[in-house]
Amino acid sequence: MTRMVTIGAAQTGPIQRSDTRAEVVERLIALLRQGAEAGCDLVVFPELTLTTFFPRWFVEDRAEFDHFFETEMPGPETQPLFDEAVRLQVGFHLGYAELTPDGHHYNTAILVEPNGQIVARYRKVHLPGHEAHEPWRAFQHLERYYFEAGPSFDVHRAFGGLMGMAICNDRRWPETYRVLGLQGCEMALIGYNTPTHYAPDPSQDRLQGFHNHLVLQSGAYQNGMWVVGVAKAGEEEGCHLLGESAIIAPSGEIMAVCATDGDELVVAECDLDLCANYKETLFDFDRYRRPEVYRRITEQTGVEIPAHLRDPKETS
Ligand code: CDT
Repeated sequence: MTRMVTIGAAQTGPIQRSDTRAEVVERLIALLRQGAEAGCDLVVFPELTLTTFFPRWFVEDRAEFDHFFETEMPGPETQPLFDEAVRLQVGFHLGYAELTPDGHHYNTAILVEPNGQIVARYRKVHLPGHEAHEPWRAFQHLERYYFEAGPSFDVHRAFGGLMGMAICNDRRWPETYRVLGLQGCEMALIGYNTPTHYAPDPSQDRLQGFHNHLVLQSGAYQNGMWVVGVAKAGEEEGCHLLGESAIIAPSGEIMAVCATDGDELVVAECDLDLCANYKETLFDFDRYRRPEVYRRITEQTGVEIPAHLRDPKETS
């Protein structure tokens, strides 16, 4: 059996602070049209697609940055994207900053069906970076200042399979894929904005591309799922963001990858039935997993060296 879904990974180039929502949406519509031409069922846009990556700046009064958040979806500026998706009969995934009616701020992604209905909304669970202004950095990474953490990883029936979502830093954590995998997830959609300079340890800068594919590919393979990783890339407000968006098969193999740092669509025909090759053999969770041995994963957050191995010079 084959359950084919044609996916477009719609990487965007940089979005500068002066770029308007209308200009960005025009670029997204152009990518959506390319996707329709290529026969895509679903076009995947990155994290925080509608604006520049604003957590790179500190403002004392957070409300000053509320204009980077969407208070409705679709809203007047994003409605043309929904309208075009319906006209083309192509679904899409979109990351954006969400401000809820009761005042909560999230780093959010939605999954939209070809009829323009939002079938799923995901709020980023793992918020990276720091909570307070750190002026020594060339640029800030203040997601923990501007956003609240989301509550869960869920799967949704859409596009003929079981779809899950995660956002950027989530992709570095094996728990993300496993919690989705334990719900039968067949395809994870993951947008990202990854600065290639990592201030706390610049020795990692040259490895950003390697680490990106390493985590996407291992998450796909170890859970028998397709993974679609999509970047906002290029030189954005003096900060270089990684590209290399990729569509990865349940084998862990890269089936399509972006070659530029700009607006670029790559396409792969994905057979969701391939997931079973892995889910029902090597990674037959029901047969082989040993959750009673993994209790530390949910009972403990940080490292706890067993008491009998602790350095006696350390105070408790
Ligand atoms: N957007 C996002 O989550 N970026 C992070 C940067 C980590 S460094 C603070 C990432 O994991 O790519």
